[in-house]
Amino acid sequence: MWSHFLPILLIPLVSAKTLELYWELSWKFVAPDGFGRPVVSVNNQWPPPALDGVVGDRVIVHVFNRLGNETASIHWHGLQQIGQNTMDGPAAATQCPIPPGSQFTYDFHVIQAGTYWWHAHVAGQIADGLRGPMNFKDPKAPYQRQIDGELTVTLGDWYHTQAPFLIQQYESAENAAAGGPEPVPDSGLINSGQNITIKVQDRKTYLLRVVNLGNFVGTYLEIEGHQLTIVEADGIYVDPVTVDRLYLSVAQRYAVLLTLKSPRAEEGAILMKAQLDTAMFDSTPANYNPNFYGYLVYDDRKPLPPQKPITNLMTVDDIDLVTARYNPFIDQVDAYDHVDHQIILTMDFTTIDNKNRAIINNVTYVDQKVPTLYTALSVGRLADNPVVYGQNSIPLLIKSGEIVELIINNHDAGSHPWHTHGYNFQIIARNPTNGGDYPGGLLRPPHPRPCRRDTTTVHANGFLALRFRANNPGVHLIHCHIEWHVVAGLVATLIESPTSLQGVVCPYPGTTWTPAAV
Ligand SMILES: *[C@@H]1O[C@H](CO)[C@@H](O)[C@H](O)[C@H]1NC(C)=O
Ligand SMILES: *[C@@H]1O[C@H](CO)[C@@H](O)[C@H](O)[C@H]1NC(C)=O
Ligand SMILES: *[C@@H]1O[C@H](CO)[C@@H](O)[C@H](O)[C@H]1NC(C)=O
Ligand SMILES: [Cu+2]
Repeated sequence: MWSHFLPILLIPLVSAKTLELYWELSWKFVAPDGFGRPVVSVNNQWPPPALDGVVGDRVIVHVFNRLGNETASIHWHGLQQIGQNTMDGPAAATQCPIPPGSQFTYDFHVIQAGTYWWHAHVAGQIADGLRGPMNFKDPKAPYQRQIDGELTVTLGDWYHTQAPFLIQQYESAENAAAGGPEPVPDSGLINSGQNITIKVQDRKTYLLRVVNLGNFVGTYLEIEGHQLTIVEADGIYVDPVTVDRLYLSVAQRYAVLLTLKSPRAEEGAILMKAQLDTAMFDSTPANYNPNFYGYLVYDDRKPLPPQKPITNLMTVDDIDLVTARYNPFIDQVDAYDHVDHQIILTMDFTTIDNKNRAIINNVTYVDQKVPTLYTALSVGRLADNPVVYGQNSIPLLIKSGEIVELIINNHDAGSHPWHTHGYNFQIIARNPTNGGDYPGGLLRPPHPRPCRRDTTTVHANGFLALRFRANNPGVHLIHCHIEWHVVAGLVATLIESPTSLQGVVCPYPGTTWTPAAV
């Protein structure tokens, strides 16, 4: 099934191996912040496993859905799955949701290095805990000689109520009448816990891979008394920038260099401070605590330092990051200086049938009964006609080879972290809050090597311009990564050269696996 579409590998794959994993999804009761609730576990383990490999590896994950009362699917966030679109994971776009008692095998080659994450791609399931970090090492990474080790830190907002009930409340008539506020998280988690400890050695330099695997709000991270040097954003190497703290919208990642100083003599650890971005809430409940903590521990016989919240929120704007010259896994690092195909999406929220709904150019995305990829594979030459996909899939047809510019005009009073499946993009322009719509005309990139990543924010009542080269025939969702906005329909579908997939892509993976009954 891969033969026609095997990606062109830009570097020789010295250490390619196959990681074959068996993941059974089932409910488990846990209390990561002290409050007990059911979550979706993997092999009865929660937090679920990290997926770590090396660029060039083949990954096979047999997912068996033993939830009984919910469907499932898994997306490998940030992996473009070039030539392997059926492995992308979003239910109703590239596959059917996996029914309870059934299985799906993901089988893909990894041709990107860096910091990623994997997560559920059926409504709300990230909030029920089905997510984890995913990293692929590049033996030739620019920072490789500077580091003594690697650490992964996941951040994210956390709810005490299960997603189906949060969604019911979010979509209620009362919530629509109140202007559609998103559920306010109950807490935040570091590495799926609070006050967690990570063993480190002082005066060593670590590559810290940081992921926001939350559902709604951006999160700040500070390592007390230390600066962080950003070397990678969403899997793309950047010219190093040293900052006092990080801000990650949901779904964003950074890899940073952290050189640990000796701790204060009386303490055996360094405080990791995290804070939820309460500016994204419609209103903040009284006495709300957005702060949560962890510790980097050198000496566990000595006391931990006291907890103190982040007070300064200044940090780098990702549009100012410069893509490094060494980036072997993308087509070019220089700015795309022209546009072959411009797509303008105007987004807002409204009330339809007493429900809070997102609209993109006046249409709300609806999960397709027939996954859009299957439509593309089965309608012959009509696949080039957007009408066959139904207007509620918000089909955006593009052609391989085009430089596509995506403009997002945000008419909502909140900011939104937009994510593209299938591509990473250059950030070409972004207005500040209340900066207004795209003014028209050819935009000039902010610098010769614009920041390139797969998730970035459009500010409230502002616009965002992104460019990428269409080099991945297939069906690729683009959406705001706020889980509640996905539920509200803030999603569209890029469809690249669909007729070229026909007769080439087989929608059903061949492998089957049935675990022993429990
Ligand atoms: C974390 O530590 C703080 C300060 O010691 C404490 O108040 C809080 O209850 C702890 N949280 C958990 C979940 O252990
Ligand atoms: C599905 O079952 C789990 C485990 O019994 C339960 O916690 C959860 O609330 C159920 N989901 C729904 C939508 O009822
Ligand atoms: C959306 O609908 C409104 C009113 O129904 C109309 O004025 C506007 O032009 C439409 N916008 C687009 C982008 O179709
Ligand atoms: Cu959003």
